[in-house]
Amino acid sequence: MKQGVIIGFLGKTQDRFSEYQKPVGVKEKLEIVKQIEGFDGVEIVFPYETGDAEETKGWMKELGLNFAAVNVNIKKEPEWVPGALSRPIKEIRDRAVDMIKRGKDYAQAVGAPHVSCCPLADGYDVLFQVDYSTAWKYMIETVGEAADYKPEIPLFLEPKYSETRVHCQLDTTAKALLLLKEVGNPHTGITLDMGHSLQSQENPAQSLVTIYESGFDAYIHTNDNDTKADWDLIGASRHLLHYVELMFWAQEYKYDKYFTTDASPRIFGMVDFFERHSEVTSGVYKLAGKLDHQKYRQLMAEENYIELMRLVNKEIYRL
Ligand SMILES: [Mn+2]
Repeated sequence: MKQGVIIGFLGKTQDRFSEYQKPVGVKEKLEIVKQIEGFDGVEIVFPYETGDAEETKGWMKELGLNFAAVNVNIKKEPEWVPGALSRPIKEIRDRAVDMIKRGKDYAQAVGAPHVSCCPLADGYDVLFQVDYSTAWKYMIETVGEAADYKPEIPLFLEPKYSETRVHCQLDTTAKALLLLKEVGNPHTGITLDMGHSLQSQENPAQSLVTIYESGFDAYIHTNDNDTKADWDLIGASRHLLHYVELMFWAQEYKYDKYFTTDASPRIFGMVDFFERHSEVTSGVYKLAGKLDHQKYRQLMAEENYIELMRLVNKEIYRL
């Protein structure tokens, strides 16, 4: 397995109340990735961290790092704060689609395998705010247009229930899959963020399987939370068994992309925080790999739930 990190978390972050860590340039962020045991993948935020493609590519090569994905941000520009892909004003939607296209150009220029986009601003805060009918149609249209451009760089969509809007358009894995089915472009996928999935009251492992069984590709973001908000906590700090089950099914489907860390150190020491995350993620992956997958699936086929529970107690909890 291979692990990476969204490098936006390696500098200053902020929430409504506080600022955390120090502001750091992109080259320094890459140098921090290099220091973290177990990480060599980078998810970079377009266009705010990407700069000159050749220069960034040079730094990556020098440090022996690889691109996990390019994360296209379509929520930061002032005009997109209330939404981007689903807005009634065509020019606003067009500029958001163009941003994704330029993200694909950048991904191609640096050799990144795909782009991922989490349309967090698309949604609503109160009832009787947006026209659900046009919002959904525009989402299909805009995502379709972005997906059609340079299909050799696939577009992954990342659903999330809440934040920055109170209720996001793509609020579940199932909703994102429905959108991709409507779009009908095979060069698309879902970014399954463990914490987003938990916040949507899903079981991340089941969501991963549903993505694959629906015929789409999957890309995994790792973190944890309390299911009420997307806290971006260190992996397995709240949901160990969910983490093991996610890894079990990722292995069943021969997942070979990066496990990209979407976690925020906030009050914790930067490098130590990510090393603990890397350690628990690779440890859980190894643990899932030691389980006799065939036996577990056989027991499921036989509906031998008690024996499965016994195995979980013995082999995962080690009781
Ligand atoms: Mn994520």
